[in-house]
Amino acid sequence: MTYSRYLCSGVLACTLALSGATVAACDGVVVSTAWVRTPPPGASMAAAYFTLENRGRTPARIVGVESPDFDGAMLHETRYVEGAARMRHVEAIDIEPGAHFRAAPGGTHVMLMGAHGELENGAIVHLRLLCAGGGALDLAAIITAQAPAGPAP
Ligand SMILES: [Cu+2]
Repeated sequence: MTYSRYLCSGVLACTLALSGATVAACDGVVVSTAWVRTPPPGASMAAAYFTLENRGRTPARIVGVESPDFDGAMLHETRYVEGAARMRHVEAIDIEPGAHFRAAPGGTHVMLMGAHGELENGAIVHLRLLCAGGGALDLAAIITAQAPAGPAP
């Protein structure tokens, strides 16, 4: 697997991979209420939000994201600097065992760039969150104007 080889490019990473400690690091992580806010008509960019819960016994780390429905996808966070919202790339999302992580408007989100189709209400956007150590979480996010009701984080 390509990703494992990538891990083995560093001695320390290789040791971790071989020990099994980081294999399938997202085992036990459950996704709920994944959604994409309806963008303005004609927009090719959108933001996706979701809630993750780590029901496993080991820490989980999300290190990237991809989507077959867009040219590019990135983990972003919104920060308010002197009253203005600024977005920046996030290297990783860590979720301790038993903890929730909520990506929501005004905070962490997946930035989606270059939509392959029309971003209409009710359509589904496919996302894949990439886990440290290999493995991935697949999300089906619905395009909607309002956050769907879901379990409280
Ligand atoms: Cu963004």
